[in-house]
Amino acid sequence: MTIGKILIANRGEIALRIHRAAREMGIKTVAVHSTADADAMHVRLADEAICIGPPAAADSYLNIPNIISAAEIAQADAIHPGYGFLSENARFADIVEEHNIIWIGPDPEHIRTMGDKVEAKRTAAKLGLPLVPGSDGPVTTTQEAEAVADRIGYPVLVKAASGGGGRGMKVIADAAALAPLIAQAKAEAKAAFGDDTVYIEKYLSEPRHIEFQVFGDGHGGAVHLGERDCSLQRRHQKVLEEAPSPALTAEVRAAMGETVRAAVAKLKYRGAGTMEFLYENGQFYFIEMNTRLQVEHPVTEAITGIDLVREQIRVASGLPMSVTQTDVRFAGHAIECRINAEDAATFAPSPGRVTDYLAPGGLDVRVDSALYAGYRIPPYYDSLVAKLIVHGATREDALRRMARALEEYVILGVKTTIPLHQALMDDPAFGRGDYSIKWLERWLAGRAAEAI
Ligand code: MV4
Repeated sequence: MTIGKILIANRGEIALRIHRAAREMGIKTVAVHSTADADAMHVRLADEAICIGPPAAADSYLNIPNIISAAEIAQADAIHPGYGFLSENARFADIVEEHNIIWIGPDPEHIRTMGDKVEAKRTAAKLGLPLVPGSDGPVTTTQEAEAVADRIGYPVLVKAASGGGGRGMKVIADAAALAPLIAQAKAEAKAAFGDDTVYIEKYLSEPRHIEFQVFGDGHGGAVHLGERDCSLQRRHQKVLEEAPSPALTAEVRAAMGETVRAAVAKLKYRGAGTMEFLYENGQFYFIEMNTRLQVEHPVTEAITGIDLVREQIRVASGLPMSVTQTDVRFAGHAIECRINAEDAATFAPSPGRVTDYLAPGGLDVRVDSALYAGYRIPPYYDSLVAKLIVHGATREDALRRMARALEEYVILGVKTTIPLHQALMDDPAFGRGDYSIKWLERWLAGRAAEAI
């Protein structure tokens, strides 16, 4: 099945990213956009553009009938969902395939399995991945929850099966707090996800968030492309990612990489995926698998030289991956700063007109952004407006290069988080790579206190 035309069911920098890979492969692109995005860069660059609805994402970028209609009108051979929006919607993937359109993503059944966090853990266990100690499946009664908590020890964490990304989690400190918090977690999960299934895990207090990039051909061929350290987060939103993790040695990476590679091969997984782990005291604990291309994929591209979107398109077309594990070489260090149109101190969104724009350049500097001078950032969507990715021979080189590139970056007319990243580059603890998932929020609180 050769793909001649791809409909890109997304917006912003990721729509551009997909367009660029398609273009380089000689594939035509179709942009879809809301009325708020008529002047967006992804619309300007694509070969064709189709309006799919009003500004609210529910009526446009999440509007399945309109997107399928656009694909049929444009006679697109394939749909790439990007990240967010419909990218992990198994029903959408099914519908795409039912319309004889190639879904550039994993088997919808794999999306479905990994979308249910209890199923995902059960699958991970079968595949031989290490899990956080916890309940074997959902917990339904208080007695059951008590027995699990007694076995693994307090504090424990109750999580919603339909949650993920930190939604619907509660820490339970001791036995007295257990019954009411389980009840509360179930009620909140029911309200948020229409599913009151919850499960319990041992609460890890200061882990790092380390995720492995994986890629499969759908027939049992699979590679791992190393890890990304994504511990720097604020309210479950990643702020900066780097590869390799400052916490791992080459030996640990190779051993864990082989474990995840073998798991992905056994699954017969197709396309790009991410195995998320918590890492504490030298141990990995699987928590979730993401069945999509991720925002932070460029750091992996920087250290491996592999174009992940190109590989996605290849395997969706039925072609083999262009690399096997022995071809994969890890070189140097990469860092990505997520630049949001937000006040760097308060994180209040700052949409509006970009009056002046100049992106940094030079050796090993990559900017993934759909911004341009005169562009009006709409208030309806995620505030991520640019990703600045640098590569260097060592972590120190990459940090210095990032500081230099941030200094060059001009985005006027709206507030951005560039000053936050500049402050991070100057921080000694960050410089040492000495951080956990708790570090950034503490650091921000410390800065806020100092500013008073
Ligand atoms: C945890 C945890 C501690 N212990 N699980 C948050 C998002 C979701 N993917 C899983 N999350 C966590 N699960 C156990 N057993 C702490 C977190 C967590 C977290 C994880 C990764 C990155 C940032 C985080 C911030 C707060 C909590």
